[in-house]
Amino acid sequence: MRSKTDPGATADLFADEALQQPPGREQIGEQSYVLRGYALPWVERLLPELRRVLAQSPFRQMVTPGGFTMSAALSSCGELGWTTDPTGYRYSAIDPNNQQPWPPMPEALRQLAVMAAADAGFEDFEPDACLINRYVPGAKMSLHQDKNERRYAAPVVSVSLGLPAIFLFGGHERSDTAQKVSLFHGDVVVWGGVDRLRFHGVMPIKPGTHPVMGPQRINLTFRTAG
Ligand SMILES: O=C(O)CCC(=O)C(=O)O
Repeated sequence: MRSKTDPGATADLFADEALQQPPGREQIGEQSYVLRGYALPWVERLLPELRRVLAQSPFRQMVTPGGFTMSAALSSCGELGWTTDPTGYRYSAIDPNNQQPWPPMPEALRQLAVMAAADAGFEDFEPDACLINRYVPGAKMSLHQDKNERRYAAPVVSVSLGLPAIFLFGGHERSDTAQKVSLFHGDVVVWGGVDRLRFHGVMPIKPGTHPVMGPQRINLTFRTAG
């Protein structure tokens, strides 16, 4: 994460940012929204908190039960963290790398998620898990459903920082055609209710250097898991 403007942003990034949408709420499903630029006023508060979390539980490359190493590197904060290894996917109160509890969820992160959820129609969101995904150029996330949470009543709140991404928002079947939604630094996606179990994923991140975050995209996903 960089603290000041890097003039080395690529032409590709400028081309993508020209597509950036003005602030506002865009509906992408019956109970799903992109809140454009919603996190921008929070970024200065979020980044030092994120650095503290990552100093305690650094990013690591996890392996799926199928034996594939995920291209996105992961960490977590909150009471529960999502993990995968050859034995399965699960939430755990313990970071398997250091056998310690995950770092607590910083208040600024929690507040942002709760406010975004409320603005998308989900009052009283109580996230207990924040998954932190780091994508370098070329990294992606395959289409999947978020099904490891104990209940599905709460929404998923997903905050994008850094390089742009194309978010795939599919249906309830893996084979359903997915919408392609461009996401930029500061955008927040919220999906829940009838849309809670929709397949979603991220296309490979294009090369670039973000002026604030450097050559990476960081995504924070908040859930009620326990
Ligand atoms: O990076 C993103 O925008 C989505 C992350 C995601 O799909 C997940 O954590 O389940």
